[in-house]
Amino acid sequence: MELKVKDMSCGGCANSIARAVIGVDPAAKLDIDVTTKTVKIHSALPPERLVAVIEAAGFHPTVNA
Ligand SMILES: [Cu+2]
Repeated sequence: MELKVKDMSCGGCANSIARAVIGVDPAAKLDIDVTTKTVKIHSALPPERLVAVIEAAGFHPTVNA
């Protein structure tokens, strides 16, 4: 899945998001681009779970169509 996270502005934000996702799925693979504010996640978890986890970390992701 691919998310847009408008309030991800630096490497610290990217690390926070990565830690949150890995915390619920240690097998998740992430590809985070701070410049385009894009977070690609390969995970067996349902997308809404991943969105909820990132929201709980303090960010506001939207799912890219
Ligand atoms: Cu930041």
